[in-house]
Amino acid sequence: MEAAGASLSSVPPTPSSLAPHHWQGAPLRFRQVLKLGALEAPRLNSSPGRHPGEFLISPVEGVLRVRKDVELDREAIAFYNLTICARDRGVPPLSSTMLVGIRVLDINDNDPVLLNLPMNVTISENTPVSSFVAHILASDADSGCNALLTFNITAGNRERAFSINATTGIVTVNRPLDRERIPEYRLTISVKDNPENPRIARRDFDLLLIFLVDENDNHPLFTESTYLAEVMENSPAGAWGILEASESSGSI
Ligand SMILES: [Ca+2]
Ligand SMILES: [Ca+2]
Ligand SMILES: [Ca+2]
Ligand SMILES: [Ca+2]
Repeated sequence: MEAAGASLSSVPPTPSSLAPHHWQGAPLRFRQVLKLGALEAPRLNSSPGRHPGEFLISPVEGVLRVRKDVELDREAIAFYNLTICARDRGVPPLSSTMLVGIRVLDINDNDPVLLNLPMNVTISENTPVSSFVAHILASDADSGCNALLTFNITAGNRERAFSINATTGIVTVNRPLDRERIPEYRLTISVKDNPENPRIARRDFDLLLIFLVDENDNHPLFTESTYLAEVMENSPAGAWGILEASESSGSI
């Protein structure tokens, strides 16, 4: 019997070609195929009981391909170990096997997901600049750049009162706040993946509501700068008048 083997090229196989191969080509969803140069009819043995059926191999040509009715999903199975067997028709038949490792490359087919929005946060109106407000969490089922997330505040950030760290998602106070002017903020937080390739980026967005708690940070003010009162001489003790004053935080 001739020595049976397999390789990735058209070069006649040698015993050394029985070493495992790793196929890391373009995404398999494009139906790329791997030609195995077996000298005799190869057969595909999936691992018993695991992932049967994603691949098939033509028995004569040794072309390994993804089945037509299968859509590979890297997020479910990222790597396949296939055992290819080539068997002759001698008596008795002899065979050889080789391993083909197939890594499924990622495409950006999952949106990032904001995990803890919408959220309500209440802070003092006197919270200092740079203070922590909230930590926005997000996840993305893809990998690499397709799961590299960038945070942004896209609406509601009046006077740029808050900022968000694009990488960590931590929201902080960016300017001095004043409940008497702006008592609450409705920030739209967005997260998107693939910062280096906006064309294929996917995104999610949701609300962060920030309510400011009143602090006693305003002195009462008289409504007039001077008052003139006239009192009759010999007025009895206890005669009175009303002076008006107001305060921004509320009436006195
Ligand atoms: Ca993604
Ligand atoms: Ca993916
Ligand atoms: Ca104030
Ligand atoms: Ca106040």
